Amino acid sequence: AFYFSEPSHTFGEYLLVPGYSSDQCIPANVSLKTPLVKFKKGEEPKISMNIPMTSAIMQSVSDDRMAVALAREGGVSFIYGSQTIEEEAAMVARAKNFKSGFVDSDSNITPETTIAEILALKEKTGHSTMAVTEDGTPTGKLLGIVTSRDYRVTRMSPDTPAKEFMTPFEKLVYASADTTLSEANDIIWDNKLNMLPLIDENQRLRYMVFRKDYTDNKENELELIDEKKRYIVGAGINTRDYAERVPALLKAGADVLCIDSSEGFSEWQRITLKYIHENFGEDVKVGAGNVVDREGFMFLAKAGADFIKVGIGGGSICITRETKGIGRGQATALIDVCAARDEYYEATGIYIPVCSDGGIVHDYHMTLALAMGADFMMLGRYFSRFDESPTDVVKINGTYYKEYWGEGSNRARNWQRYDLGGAKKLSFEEGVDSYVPYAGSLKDNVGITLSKIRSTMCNCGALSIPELQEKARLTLVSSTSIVEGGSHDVILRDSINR
Ligand code: MZP
Repeated sequence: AFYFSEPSHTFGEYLLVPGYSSDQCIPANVSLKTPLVKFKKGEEPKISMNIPMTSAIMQSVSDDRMAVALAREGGVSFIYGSQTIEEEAAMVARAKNFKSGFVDSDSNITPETTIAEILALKEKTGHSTMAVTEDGTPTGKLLGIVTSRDYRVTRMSPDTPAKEFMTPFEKLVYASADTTLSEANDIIWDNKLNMLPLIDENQRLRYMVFRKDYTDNKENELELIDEKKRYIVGAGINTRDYAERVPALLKAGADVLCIDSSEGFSEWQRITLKYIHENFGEDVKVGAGNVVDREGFMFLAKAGADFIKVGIGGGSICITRETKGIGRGQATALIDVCAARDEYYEATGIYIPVCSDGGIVHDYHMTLALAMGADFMMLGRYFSRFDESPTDVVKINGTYYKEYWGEGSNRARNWQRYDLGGAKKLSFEEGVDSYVPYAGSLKDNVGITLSKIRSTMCNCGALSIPELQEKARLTLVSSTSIVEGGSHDVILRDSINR
């Protein structure tokens, strides 16, 4: 047997030591732009992201709604592949064709229709903004507009300053889901509002109903119908049905694919990459993984992977290390693979982005991952906590949670992810079914995380991810200094019952 000379470490065992920060080194000047797929020296990658975040290829994380929400913030979702080809392609198509629009004419919207009914319809049609007309047709009398929270300003009237739209919030009037449209209209008029915010039990703004005449002009109507924005959307594939799945996903508009597997240093991945590039062209971008060392990286690089994912056994819902005894501390795996990526770039002039997948617990772990050489992260638990993940919010003992389960759990039964060429079934579980604390909207949370990353980068004197990778100085910390890093030797006010 071969023994690695160093123990393998994970993010929680490292800290960044600050470097000199110039007066130019302010968070507003930091760029988080990063390549998603491989490129030749001196050329631009075909796909880049504005933030180094992708959402995990998981049933409980990445559907079309997540894909749109994350793409809006500058990242990319990989829609889960553990569903039928038709279902996955439909999700990709919905994310690509995401649009605002009118309710179908057979939907029978009347002034007595409740907001809850309209929202259900909105979910079904996939429309982000819905004009509600008396007879349900675009030419019918407009009763109101129902729109998702973060959509309200730009889509309604791009020429109007956001501030003007926000004015009604100074006087909050609540409506509930069983309010009918005509009641909503009365509330709007009685309170001299331009729009009516609908707020949930946590006082979070969920939807807006706009005053009828607010949009009652041709210009806005056209704006709502002509509106077309196409986001970058990724999709997961496996090493079994790629000959059918890949063309369906490409037809649906997927921009980038990724082989979803717990362990990628295998002939199955080489065959899959070869088939896709030979049959659908080199322009079809396919990530592969997961690997945890230099050999794994070199194998997938030579097999034609467009980006390579790192991480085995570190995912929050993963029990692979416990059940099979394989894996490697995420930080050590990442450092090793990134060194191989740089070696490969030096030798061939081809830069293959590395994705650190799984095991991010605190926001600062993302900065550490980037400093250690990752070009971007893939996150499951992080995104599963937000409104936009596909799972339900559940209330347990007065606290709100969202469901989050692993692809190797009995709930997901994604046997293809663990496939080693044998029987077509999940022989044993490698993941758990769990809850995570509900955290609100993706936009708010991602905003906070990014500001922490930018701030730490400034502490390290870096204004871009490559600069961070060059300048970062990392130190392993002892278990005693980890204790020192939290609040200690004080009694937290929150912990005392007053
Ligand atoms: P995390 O962000 O929740 O820590 O980890 C998410 C990652 O865990 C996924 O991107 C995937 O690589 C991995 N994963 C997904 N399901 C399982 C499982 O059931 C798993 N074991 O390990």
